Amino acid sequence: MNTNVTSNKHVNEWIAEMVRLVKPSGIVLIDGSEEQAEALRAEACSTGEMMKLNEEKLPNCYLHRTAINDVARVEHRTFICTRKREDAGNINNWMDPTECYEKLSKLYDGSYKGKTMYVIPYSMSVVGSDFAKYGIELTDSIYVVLNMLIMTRVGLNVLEALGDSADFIKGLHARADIDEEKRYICHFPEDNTIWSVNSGYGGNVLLGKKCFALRIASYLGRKEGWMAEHMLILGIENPEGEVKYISAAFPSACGKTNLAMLIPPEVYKKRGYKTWCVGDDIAWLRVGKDGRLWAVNPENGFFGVAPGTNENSNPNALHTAMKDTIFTNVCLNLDDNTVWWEGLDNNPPKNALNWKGESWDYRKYDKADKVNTSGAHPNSRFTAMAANCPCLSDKFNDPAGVPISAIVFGGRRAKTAPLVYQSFGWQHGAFVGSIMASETTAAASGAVGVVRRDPMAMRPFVGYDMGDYWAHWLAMGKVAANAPKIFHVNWFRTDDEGHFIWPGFGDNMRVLMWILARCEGKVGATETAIGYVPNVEDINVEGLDISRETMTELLSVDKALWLEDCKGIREFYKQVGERVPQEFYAELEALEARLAK
Ligand code: OXD
Ligand code: MN
Repeated sequence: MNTNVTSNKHVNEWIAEMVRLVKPSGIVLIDGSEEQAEALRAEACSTGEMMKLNEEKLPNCYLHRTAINDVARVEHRTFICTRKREDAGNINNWMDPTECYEKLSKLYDGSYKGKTMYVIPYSMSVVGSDFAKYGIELTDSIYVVLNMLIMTRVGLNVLEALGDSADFIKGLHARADIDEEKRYICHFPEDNTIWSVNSGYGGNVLLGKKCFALRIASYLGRKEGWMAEHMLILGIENPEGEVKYISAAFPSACGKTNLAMLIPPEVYKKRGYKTWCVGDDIAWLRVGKDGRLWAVNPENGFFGVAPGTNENSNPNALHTAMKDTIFTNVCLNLDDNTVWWEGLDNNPPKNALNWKGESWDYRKYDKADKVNTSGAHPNSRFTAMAANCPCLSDKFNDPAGVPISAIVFGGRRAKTAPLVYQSFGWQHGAFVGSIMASETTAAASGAVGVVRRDPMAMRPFVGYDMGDYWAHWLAMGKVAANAPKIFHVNWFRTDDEGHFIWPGFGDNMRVLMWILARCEGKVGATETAIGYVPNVEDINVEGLDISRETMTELLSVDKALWLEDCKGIREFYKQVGERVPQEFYAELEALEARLAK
């Protein structure tokens, strides 16, 4: 078999080595052409790997179902394989690289027998730009190829840009037996390598995304002086046509895609404000010559959660996904060959197959057992092209990226965090990111959920020690002379009955407007123990049915609750271990002292 598929000897040698391991029956280089993609779609449909949907209603859209034991990322089977255990840190799972290669080689051995190896050359960020990093993913799955064609920039121009260089991320994916006991998502940051085996679910197998653009990239960013973050990037244009950019980190399932594509509320729309989406999940940030942080979204598409997406919550995402999209694990409407998911509308299909491909009765839906009774899996997805997004920023393909005015951290807290507050500066802001947390929702029973610390929303995505990652944040603040201001928001404050107080969705722009006004020094604030909190009258609530008392409640800081939270923070820092920066302990002590006053 000819394994020389490129003119780059490093690429060819690596492919030859992987071919000896997985033993495919043939090799196909993915060239990024529409003809090749179309042929692969046809092949995937002929084998049942994908299904073509209604061409009139959903042009060029397809449905795929994963194995039922393979529907989400698997953090407990995700490993960072550095030579020294302490370099992976206490928060990551660690495996010795030699041991891991050996163990996984047995699982890969012969796993492509009778199958084709697809070689996908891809770029994260615009090919040839300063931000760009290149990868090659080897896979036995056409579904992976077609998803990568949407999510990244794939094609022969990537190989041209790579030239003779050995500087590319080597990704090997094999579905093998989709055996969850033998599923491994392993990262070798010291070798620029990612190995993923026994899964076919996007987050585990689209190696450009979480594996490369966050775990490997965060490691590279520390080495090279830039940042890879789990952040959306949003532009807000004022009536004069000036656009300011915000990047924001939220834990998974806190509405990141919705915020990234938000539609301004009427009060801003009528004055001529507009919003533009640059990215919904990942931001790479570099210090520009002007001392500001400049950000790009390294991806080229959206891998969004389908359930809950509708004309009200996120019309832009819905419209983006109406063509050229791959749906995974959603419900199939047999009457018209379209798709449906919980929260799309109140009209579930009567003649349908659920995400498992079984005949589905919507009347048996039970909120307490969604996985077994819903039409779409709760983590079902759409893979859609950024180019199809109605509010895509015209800077999306700008190789320089966009300058960031504000960084926003957010969590899901019932009582502790106010609607918004501003940190005292970069160091305190980084500390605020390090103490981010979300509560598991138990709103129905009114019970306050369990707190999961998710620093910078990066808990599952930092490719090295968390303490070192925090130190890198502090170091970046020193290099960036005009660093963004750092804020924290909480859309999820509840009343005593457990109902959300803040309307959320598009109305979150009202909070972002306060944030931008702070960045421009145009509005005052009240200094509290935790940071600067808005004066009630400075959040524009025109057109909302929300009282001054409610706003006061939303912006209040309960010192007793915060002091309690500090204990949890200290516990978490202990768990992170020795490399927690002293500056963060100093910030924690200062916070406790202010709260105790
Ligand atoms: C995602 C996640 O899929 O954060 O983006 O889990
Ligand atoms: Mn994410």
